[in-house]
Amino acid sequence: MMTWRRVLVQAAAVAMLLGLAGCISSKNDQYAVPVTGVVVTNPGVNQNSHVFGLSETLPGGTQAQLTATVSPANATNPSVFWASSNPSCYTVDQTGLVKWVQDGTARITATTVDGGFMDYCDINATDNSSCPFVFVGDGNGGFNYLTDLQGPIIGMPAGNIMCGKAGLYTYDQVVLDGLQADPLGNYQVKIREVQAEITYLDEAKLLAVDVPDGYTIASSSAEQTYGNGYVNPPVLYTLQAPKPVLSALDQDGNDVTAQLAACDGVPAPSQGVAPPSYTLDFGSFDATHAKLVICGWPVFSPAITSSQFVLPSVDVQDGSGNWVQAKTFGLPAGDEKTMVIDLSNLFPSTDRHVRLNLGSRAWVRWAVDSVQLDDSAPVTALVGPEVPAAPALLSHPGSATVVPATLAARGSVLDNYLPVDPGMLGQGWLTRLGDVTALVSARDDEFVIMGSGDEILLSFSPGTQPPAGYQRFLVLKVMQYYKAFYDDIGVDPLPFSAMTAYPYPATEQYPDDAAHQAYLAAFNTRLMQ
Ligand SMILES: [Ca+2]
Repeated sequence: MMTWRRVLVQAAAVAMLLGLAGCISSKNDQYAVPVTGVVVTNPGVNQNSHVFGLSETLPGGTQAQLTATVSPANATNPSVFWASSNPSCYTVDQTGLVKWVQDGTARITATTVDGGFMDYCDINATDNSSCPFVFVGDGNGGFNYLTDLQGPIIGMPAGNIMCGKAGLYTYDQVVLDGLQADPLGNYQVKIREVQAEITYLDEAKLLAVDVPDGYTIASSSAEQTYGNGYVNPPVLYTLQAPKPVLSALDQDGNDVTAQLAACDGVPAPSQGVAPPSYTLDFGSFDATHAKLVICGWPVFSPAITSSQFVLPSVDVQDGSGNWVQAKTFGLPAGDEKTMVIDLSNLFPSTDRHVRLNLGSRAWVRWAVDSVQLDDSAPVTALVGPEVPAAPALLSHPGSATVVPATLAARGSVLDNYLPVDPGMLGQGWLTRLGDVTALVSARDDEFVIMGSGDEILLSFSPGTQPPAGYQRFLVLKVMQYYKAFYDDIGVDPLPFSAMTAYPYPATEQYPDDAAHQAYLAAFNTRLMQ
């Protein structure tokens, strides 16, 4: 799904009973009731966990109130001294109030004045892209990072724009650019969960989509409208040689043609206080089937202070030269995506200029890498039967290096394997490792439940070739939920397709028929705690 800011605070599970050398020293015997320890917590969430998803407890995501509990409760001098290891990123005052300055990491310590006992929280805020990551096989045993998967986010704090949209849940279609068959004709795709979240992967299939030579395809599910309160059914668009922009000016009249000409990871500048707009000239084109093809990605950061919620939109000119809104749409979802904005018959005059307004939302800004115009009429694509994975194998090889996106450069994920940060793990029963083919063959509320560091390797054998005169594109169809760690890090309650919200009301429950009970007992036997 979309990029979500990660704000994790990891507190020591057990107070570190270390006396500090240096500036703090004392003698326990100078107090009638000496201090014996201290524990730092973030009141309000996950008292029993070492993981704290803080964003909902931070007004605007920029501060958190930590508490130091000194023992015994009747200690004569319960005073503590608070300190931040990196005040350029997070400051802390002597009440334990932590304030964000900029993204980064810091250890916040509380040290007792009497005895020098210390406990801490580690804060690690980065703009990691969320959702599992998709890697495509290169045909020679290697894999290349493609993008991230979309799907409904669950477990969001109440009041969040993404919360409570269960009825909109749908599946994702990812065009697998770069996927190559191995020498045996098999295609391999990896889905890696390396975030602080839990993935519930219900279905993963391959679609072979054959279109006439000269055409390509793009998926509408790159456009994320979930938070806007609607989700359009997934559509695959056919495109035929989209036109690059001939001239592009930003809101200040700066020429951004070069930056918007190609989807090359170099976006138009988007760092100003106000969200940008770009006025685009594609020359003449037929408006009957006009579509904007936009390549871009969002960035989530408290540094983006726009608070007004304005949807991205496209304006066109009426017969009097006035700009009128033709359409609103969503943000590109997650990592870089190619979005198609259908402008068919939305031009009220012969003028063909287009103005792209990026809209605004607190914490979110998106970067536009390229904008093209496609005016081709849709052609019939030959969509083959859905190919199930055979096999699908679940493993736990570890985490990966995630390079967060910025407004100036696309992010990326390396296909490396690193130790899993314990702070990224949740709690509950995950799916056991090994063959999980049966679980991803259908949307049936029987999931592969993946935690951080897990990977699923999908092998597909379409078994056919495109007919003469056609070119084949491969599309991954996925239905999954993912739970980002805000105020809930548990596997349970399990989501299910018929739920009306998450968490769901007491009148609803995960299916408890024999088949689902058997699934739970047979597959979800790997305890994470
Ligand atoms: Ca399933």
